[in-house]
Amino acid sequence: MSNIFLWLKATTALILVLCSFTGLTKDRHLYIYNWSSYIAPDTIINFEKQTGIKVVYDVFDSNEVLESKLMAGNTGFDLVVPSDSFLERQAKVGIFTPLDKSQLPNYQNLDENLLKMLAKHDPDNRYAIPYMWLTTGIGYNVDQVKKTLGDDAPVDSWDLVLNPDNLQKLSRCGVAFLDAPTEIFPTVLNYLGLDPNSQNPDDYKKATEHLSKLRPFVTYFHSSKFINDLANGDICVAIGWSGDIMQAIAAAKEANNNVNVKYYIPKEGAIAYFDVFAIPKDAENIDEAYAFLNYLMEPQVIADISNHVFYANAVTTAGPYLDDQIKNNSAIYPDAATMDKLFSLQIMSPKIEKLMTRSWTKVLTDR
Ligand code: N2P
Repeated sequence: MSNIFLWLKATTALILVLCSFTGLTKDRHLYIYNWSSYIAPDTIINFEKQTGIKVVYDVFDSNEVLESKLMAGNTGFDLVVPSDSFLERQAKVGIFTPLDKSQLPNYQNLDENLLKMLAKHDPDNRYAIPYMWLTTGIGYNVDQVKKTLGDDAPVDSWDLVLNPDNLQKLSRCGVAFLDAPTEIFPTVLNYLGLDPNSQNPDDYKKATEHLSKLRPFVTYFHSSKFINDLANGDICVAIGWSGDIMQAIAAAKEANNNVNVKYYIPKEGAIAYFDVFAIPKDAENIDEAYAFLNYLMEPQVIADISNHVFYANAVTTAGPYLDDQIKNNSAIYPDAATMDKLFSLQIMSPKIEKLMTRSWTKVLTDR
C-alpha cells in the first residue's frame, strides 16, 4: 500500500514540475484598455469561457489619456484602442509591435476597402486592426431644441451649436462638448470655412477665438457623461460620437421617459475615423492578444458588439448578424452624398500639436 502512495506522490510531483515548465498551471491573462461604452455585455465573458484566458478590462474616454500612458511606457496593457490618426503618430515613435497576420486567420473577414482607407494612417496595415468607424456629429433633444429655438432650429447644420447666439439660448437646457481638442478644433475650422487639417497657426487663432465665444454657453466638456445626460433630458444638445448618441437614443426609448433624442451629421461635413486595436511593444501576453483579435473578427462576435454600441464594424461577413436597426441606420452607414462630406484627420506638426493643447486649456479655463 505504502508503495502505491509513494508512487502516486512521485508521479504527481513529476506532473506538477512538468506543468510548471510548460506553463500549463499558469493562469493566462490578457490586459485590455478600450474606450468606455464600446463593447457588448457578454463579449469578454464569452471569450473567457471559450479560451480560459482571464481578461482584465479597463476603459478610457480620451485619446490624450491613452497617449500619455503609451508614451510613458510600461502600461501593462496587451491591447489598446487608439483612433487612427493617433495610432499613426504613436507607431512612428515605435510604440507598437507589428502584427503577425499568420496568427490571425480571421483577418480575411475584414473589408478590403476599409483596410485600404485605414492604410492611409497605417501603411500596409502593419500595426492596427480596425475595430469600429464613426462620425463626430450632433445629438439633440428634439422637443427641448424646438421649444428653445423654434421650428426653424437648424437641426441639419453645425449652426445649431457653433453659432454663439443659438448656443446661448440652448445653454438654458444644457450643452455638452467632447473634451477632445483634436476633434473640436477641426470641427470648428471646418465650420469657419477653413481647412480642418490646417497647419497654419493663424487658423488656430481664429478657431480659438470662436471657441472662446462659445465657451460661456457650454455646460461641460466631457467625453462620456453626455450619453446618460442626453437620455435623461439633463442636457439638450451634445457634440458627440455617433454610436454614443445612438446609445442615448436607445436608453431613452428603453426608459420610456418621453425624451426624444436624434443624431445628425451636419450638412457642412464632419469627421469620420476608425478606432483600432494594436499591441503595445512591451505587451507580455502576446498569444492571448492574438486570440482576442481573432475572436473580435468573428462575424457573430463583432456584429453583437455593433448591435449593442451602434458603431459600424469592418468585418464584411458580419452583415447577416447585424440587427436591421443597425444595418438600415443612415447615421451608422451614411448614404453616398453624406459620405462625400466626411473628412478624416491628419497628424499635425509638433508645433501645431502644442498650439492646440495650449489653446484648448485656455478655452477651458478662461470663463
Ligand atoms: C465609445 C467612444 C468611441 C469613439 N464610447 C471615440 N473614439
